[in-house]
Parts: sequence; C-alpha cells; structure tokens
Amino acid sequence: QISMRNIPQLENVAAVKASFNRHLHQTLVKDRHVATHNDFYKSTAFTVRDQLVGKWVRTQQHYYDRDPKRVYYMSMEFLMGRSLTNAMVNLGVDSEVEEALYELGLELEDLQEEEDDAGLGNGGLGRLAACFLDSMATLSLPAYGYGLRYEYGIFSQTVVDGHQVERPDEWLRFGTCWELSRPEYQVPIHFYGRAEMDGWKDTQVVMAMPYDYPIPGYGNSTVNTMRLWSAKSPNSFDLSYFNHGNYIRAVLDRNLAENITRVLYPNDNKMEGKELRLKQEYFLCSATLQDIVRRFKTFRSRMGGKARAGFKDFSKKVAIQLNDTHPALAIAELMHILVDLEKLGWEEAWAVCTGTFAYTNHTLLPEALERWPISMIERVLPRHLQIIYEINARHLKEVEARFPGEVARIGRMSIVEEFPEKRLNMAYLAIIGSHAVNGVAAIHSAIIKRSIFKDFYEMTPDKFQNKTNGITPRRWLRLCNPSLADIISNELGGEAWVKDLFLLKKLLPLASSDAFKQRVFQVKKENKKSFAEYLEKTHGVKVNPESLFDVQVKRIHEYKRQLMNVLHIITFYNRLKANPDLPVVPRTILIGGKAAPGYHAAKMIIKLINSVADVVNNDPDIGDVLKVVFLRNYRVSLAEKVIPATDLSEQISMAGTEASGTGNMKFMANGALTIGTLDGANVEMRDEVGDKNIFIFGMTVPEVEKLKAEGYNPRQYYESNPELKKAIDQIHEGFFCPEEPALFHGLTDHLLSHDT
Ligand code: DL6
Repeated sequence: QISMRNIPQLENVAAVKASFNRHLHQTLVKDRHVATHNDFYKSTAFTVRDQLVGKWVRTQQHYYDRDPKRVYYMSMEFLMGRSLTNAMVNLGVDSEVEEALYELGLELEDLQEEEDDAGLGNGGLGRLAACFLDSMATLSLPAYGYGLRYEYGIFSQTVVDGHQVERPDEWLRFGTCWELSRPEYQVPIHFYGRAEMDGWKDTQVVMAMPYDYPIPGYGNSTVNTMRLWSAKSPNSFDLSYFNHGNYIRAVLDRNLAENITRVLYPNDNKMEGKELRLKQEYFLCSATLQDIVRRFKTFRSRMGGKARAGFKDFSKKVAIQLNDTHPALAIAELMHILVDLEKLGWEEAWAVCTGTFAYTNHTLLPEALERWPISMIERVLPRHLQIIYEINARHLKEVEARFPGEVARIGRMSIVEEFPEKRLNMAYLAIIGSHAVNGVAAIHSAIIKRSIFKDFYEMTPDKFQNKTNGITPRRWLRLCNPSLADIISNELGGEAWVKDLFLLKKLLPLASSDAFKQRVFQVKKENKKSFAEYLEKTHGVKVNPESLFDVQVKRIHEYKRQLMNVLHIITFYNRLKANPDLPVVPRTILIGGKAAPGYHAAKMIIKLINSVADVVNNDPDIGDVLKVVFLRNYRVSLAEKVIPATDLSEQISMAGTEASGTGNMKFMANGALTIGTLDGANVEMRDEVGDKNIFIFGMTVPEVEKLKAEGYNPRQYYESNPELKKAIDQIHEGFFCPEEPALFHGLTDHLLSHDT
C-alpha cells in the first residue's frame, strides 16, 4: 500500500533538520549529548511552530484589513489535547518532520509522548469547543476561542487498590511551546464593592493577562487565535499592607488574586456553586468583552483611518456563542459596558446584546443547570445583579403582554427563582439575552422545547434551533488513524475528504469488495495489536489482540450507565462459568473515564469495575475468553489510541439523558460498530447508517417517560430476571470484593430503590 501522504521533499527534510538543530542550540541551549527527550520534543515543536507564525500574523492582518464579522466562541473549557501532531497534519508537514526525525535517529511516536495534553476541560463540552476551533480555522472563518488558562487542568487519574486517586495536572511544569503571553492587552476585572447611582464603587481589581494559542486550519493559510486569560495581581494589590510597611506580607498576598485561574472545576454535567467558580465565570466574561469591544472600536477603515462611531454595527461585526450558561454573565457584562461606560440608552444597548449573543444548551440534567444564589451575586457583582433585575422586569412585562393574566406562567418564566432560596436561573438569562438557542442533537433540541424551556419556546419559537454536534475529522481520523486515512485517500484519489466528510459516501460501492474489506480489517488488526502493546507497557495487562475490543470510554456518570455495562460483564462471566464450552467470541472489555472527585457513586463504580476485573482476569476457567480492563487517566491523547483499535463502541445512556455524545461519532468514523440506545446523536447516526449497521436496544424517550409516569420499580426487574438477580447479589454479597464484602451496598441499594 502506497501512502497518499505527500512524499517528503529532500530539501524540506534538510530544512527541518537544520531548524531542529538550531532550536536545540539557540532556543534550548543544549547539545545532543545533554539534551533530554523533552528537549527533542521542544526542538521539534518550535520547528513546526515556526511554520505557523507567518500564516498567523497574515491571518490576523487580513482580519484587521477586511473587518469581517467575527465569531467568538466563549467557553469555560477547551479540551485541546496535544498540539504538535495536529499542527503537523494541518500544515501538511507530517511526512517531512517524521522523515527528518528518523534521519536524526528519533521517533516521532516517542517524542509526541513528551507533550502533556492541554486538558482544560472535563469532557464532551470542552472537546466540542476544541473541535469547533479546528473546524472554523479549516473553513477560514474569522473565529476566536475565548477561555481561561487554568494552571491545573483536569486532574490526572491514578488507581490505588482499585480506587480513583486524583493528582494535580501540572501541564505547565515544563512550559508549553504553543502559547504567547500578550501583557500589552491585560485588562482589569472588578469584583465586590457597591453599586451606586453614579457607578460601581470600591471594587477589588484583578488583572486578566491574555495568552494566545495558534489554531491552524487544515490545508489552508488560516491560523486563528484561541485567547486564554490568566489572573494576575494588579500592582496596587492591597496597597494598605505596603503603606503600613508590611512589604513581605503584601507581596505574598498577591497569590490570592491569582488563584482565580488556578484550577479547572472537575465536574462534568454538574454545577458547583462555589464563589471561586462564579468569579472564574465573570473573569472570563469581563476580560473577553473588554477585548472584543476594544477590537471593535479600534477598527480603522482602510480609507479614512477613523475610529468606529457608536455601536450600531456591533452585532453586524460580532457574534458571541455561549458554550452553555457558564459564560451567561457576558450578557449582563455587555449591558454594563454599553449602558454604564459607553452611555447608551437601555433599549439601544439591549438590541445590541440580543443581536450579538446565541446560546447552546448541552444538558437536561437538573443538577447541571446553573442557578446562582442571589446573595452571592449581590456580594460579588452588585451592579450586575441590578442589571439582571432590570432585564428580568422588562422581560416579565413582555410575557404579561403576550399572555395576559397568566400569573403562573409569568412566575415560571422569571429569571429570579424564589424556592428553596432566591436564585438566578442562568439558562433563562441566556435565552432572553440571545437571538438563537440551540440543542446539540435533533432529539435533544426537540426535548428542550417541550420540557425545560417549554414556556420560552411558546413565547419565541423562532429562537429555538438544532445544531447536531460534530467532530473534527482531522484529529479523529486523519491524525489518529493514519493507516485507515491512507486507505480512504487511495480510494478517493486524494485527501479532499479530510475537509468534506460527505465524500466518504463515494466508498459505498466498496462495501461489497472483499479486497477493500480485507484492507480495512487489516488496519483494525494492526491498530489493536499496537494498542495491546501499549496496554501491556502502561497498564501491565496482557490482552488478546484477536479478541473483540468492546470499549466504553467517557466520564463516569450514572446516566451513562457504566454500571449496566458491569452487570453485563458479570452475566457474561457467570454464563461462561456455568458453561465453559459456550460458543462465544472472546472479548476484551475496556472501560475508562474520570469520576468527579466529589461524586461518590461514580467513584464506587470505578472501584467495582476494578474489582470485577480482578476476579475475572484471574479466573483460570476463563482464560483469554474474557478480560476486563479499567483504562486509567482517559484523556484526549489516550482516546486517539483506543478509538482506532475498537471493534464495539458502547453508547448506552438512558434515552433522553445524553444530549448528543461525540465519542459515538469518533468510534464510528474509525470503523467500530455501535451498540447503543436511541439517545442523543445515536439517533441520527442510525438514520445515516441504517438499522442493519448499528445495534440499537433499550427504551425510547416516550417509553421512559411512560414508565416514569406509571411508577418504575427496579426491584421488580431484579425479582423476575434470575441472571440479573444473581449479578446484583454477587456485587452485594462481596463476591468481587471479599476483603470488604459490604463495600458496594451503597451501589446495590441505590440500584434497587432509586435506579435512575
Ligand atoms: O455538546 C457537547 C456535549 C454532549 O455531547 C454531551 O452529550 C453532553 O453531556 C455535554 N454536556 C455537558 C454539560 N455540562 N455542563 N453544564 O458537558 O455536552
């Protein structure tokens, strides 16, 4: 098989080697004798980065000259993963760099392991943001990502005695080659103080320092910017200490202000109502809006060189997409800037606001919907609370005008909730302040209209849309599965499909070609072999690469039903024990994912997976027929390894709970078969591939709703299904954990009483 990737040009290979050596010497100040692997990685990264900067500068100049409408993706999370291999692929220099390293006696595969993932996100929501940035750069859209530069991203997961243990993610310890600080664009962020007639007074100030990261498009000249903010103490921080001569204390206390961007909150699909998190959210909103408004204002027309007059064109030039409600305070912040600082009238400012913002909802789970206590907002952001009250009062007047006399509806649609304590419903603020609201898969967008946002849909139906999630085929096929990408490129005569995945339809006639199927099968086999080797090296477990790789990797959450997967494993095990000659395909079942550190049930599920793995893997009766592995520290770079090696992708959430899912798509693009429920984007995937090519099981959303309405009694299923009963009893009685037999009582009791 001849690779369709460009043949490395000798002069380019020589240039890469020269640049590599120059960076090792001039930038890292090392020679080959003392250089570490990390130095070699960095020399490679700087060499590739050099290829980006010209395009980066020109892209930004181009935007400045042309003054197009810009799109700003505002997100508390960007789960970027590694940058080196992504930049190589998108710049089209992967063959040259690989060849140059080879000639230098180095392996790209080893060097890339030196790069820590930029893990500034929890799961689907953060990874979606990262995929969008790649996609927008590839489409040459004038786009920016705005987020926070957490010093500690998502924790690193280790497993001790089967239990998850969290370790800090020190992704910046060795520095990163991919960021540039821009101290000249620092902005002050205000907190606390008092809201008075003539402004927001006596605030505490923290500086927001921007760091820029290049976002290269694939096969084009675009390099966009992701700008992440880092908290810095202002020079004036606690001057009273300085004034009172306590110089040392004053310098030490500067750390306190900088804590704002210290760490990512590690919850997926759950709100953490801490003041620090509120400050993080506002910090992002205020810094970003100051930056956007500055950029809007400093536009100089190519003819006249005049600054832009007024804000009437703002929403023609600025679109801000809110990635969930986490940055919803941006709506109040823009009103604050326009009304308090720029002195616009309320109506004019509000029209600018609603013309600018759009909001994406990513979840229906009630515990994930943000509701901030009013007492906290009043203390931290007193002026913004006044603004939100004003937005709410005007909104409720409109509701009243539209639905006269419907007192209950007016109460339901208020941003201010009264019970159990006074809180602000941030989703309502986001809807009211936006011109578009979307869900992330067809089924999810339909559900929000008839459930959590029903009243709002009835009032403004045109605002509500669907935008089914997607994934970037650059990282999730071309980069992570180069051999499969080669097969596709060979058949299609080039790499155009990497930018237009619909071209894969042209492969359809090959479904009946044995030769083609054999090639695809061979790639899967090789990917499984490499992954098995990786598992042995990193996890110390030997798995049979000929077995079926059955994989569920995602955050650990009850609604995602890893526990149901475990019940299946136990049942499979019991069947094999009862009948050793059972004709089955040998399976390796891999489950991986992080549990939020405060989510006890999720952590117990991890322990259970490890306990079951211990029993199954050490049972001589079972041998190679069934192996269970808990994949530690699941993250973007590990996803890139396991997904191409998977035969069966588990997408088994209860219908109506997974808004979309995006892992489902990554597996399917890499040739895994899906077993799943009619939830999230699985529904649309089934529509594309047809019923015969996907294993769908379980209840539909209407069936779930009906069962809930009738009253669901999990114990009834337990009593009537002997295999299920046996599996649950074994867990309960400590069969998998004899040293602590009552360990899983919490899980089993919950399953039999409140199973969600
Ligand atoms: O839209 C991206 C992703 C979806 O694919 C997942 O189904 C959904 O669970 C996830 N939602 C969140 C919500 N977090 N909060 N808040 O992460 O979004």
